[in-house]
Amino acid sequence: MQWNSIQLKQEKGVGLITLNRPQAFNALNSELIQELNQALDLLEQDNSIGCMVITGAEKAFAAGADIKEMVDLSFPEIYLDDFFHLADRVAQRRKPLIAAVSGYALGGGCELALMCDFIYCADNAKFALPEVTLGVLPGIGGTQRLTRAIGKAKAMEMCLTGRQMGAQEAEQSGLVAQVFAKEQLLIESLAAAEQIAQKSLTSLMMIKESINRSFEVSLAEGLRFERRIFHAIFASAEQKEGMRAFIEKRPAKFKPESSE
Ligand code: DAK
Repeated sequence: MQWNSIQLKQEKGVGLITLNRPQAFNALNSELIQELNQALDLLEQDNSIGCMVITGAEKAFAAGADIKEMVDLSFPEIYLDDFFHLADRVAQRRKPLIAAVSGYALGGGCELALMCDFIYCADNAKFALPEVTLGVLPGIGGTQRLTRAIGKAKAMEMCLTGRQMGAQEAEQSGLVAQVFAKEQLLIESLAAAEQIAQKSLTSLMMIKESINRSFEVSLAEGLRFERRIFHAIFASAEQKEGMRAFIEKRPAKFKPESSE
């Protein structure tokens, strides 16, 4: 497959997608979003892949939606086409997805990172939702996901002022899981992804589904859901393998059941 605005690599059970529009700080245009979803489709269908990483360049993860592509759109065009529904599909992915953010993650770039399961960032990372300075508002989940990630006070402040948040504050606020020196970011992100990819895909996907469920339902419903899928995982060969491996004092060997 030929890619124009991204690069795709698969190694050691990990799919690495690199956003690749250096001329525009990886601004998300329709081609990039389409290619990103095509690549994620391929990785999700590939049983050898257990974890995916989305990264950008050292200076910019992504500087937001492509303003030059959007500026003259009319309401019917943006409403009928709704091409950003494709961006939202990133959040519906079932396999674990890590955002490795270096440099700017602005507007739609920050929202893309927020759609991933967790964010690792470099010490030069800058997060912002600056849509207010363009006379619009975040529209790919920013007001919702940022608020859930860092709470109302900081989310309101960031969205209303458009200010940038640096890496240390992002870690203290719970926006990112860990901060690394920029030379280490990809190494550490791939190491975590490889570690995840060696686990049982069934349990990974169930954990992801269960944590995400906690944002949608009451605690009692979330606990009920977790308990039911905990029961269900006893139907998997991976549960038997994981527990037998512990008893036999050997590393577990997981393999997707569909590929057996
Ligand atoms: N779009 C298009 N081009 C961009 C861009 C962007 N978001 N960001 C940077 N570029 C381009 C610049 O225009 C420039 O191109 P040339 O002039 O060389 O042709 C090149 O990248 C380098 O940028 P600068 O010359 O500005 O470089 P600086 O180092 O001075 O500044 C910067 C870097 C990243 C701080 C600055 O470029 C910047 O502030 N960029 C804009 C950031 C921004 O406002 N992002 C939010 C975009 S709005 C929707 C829902 C949501 C959205 C859209 C639709 N629907 C539901 C339909 C989302 C909206 C957004 O994300």
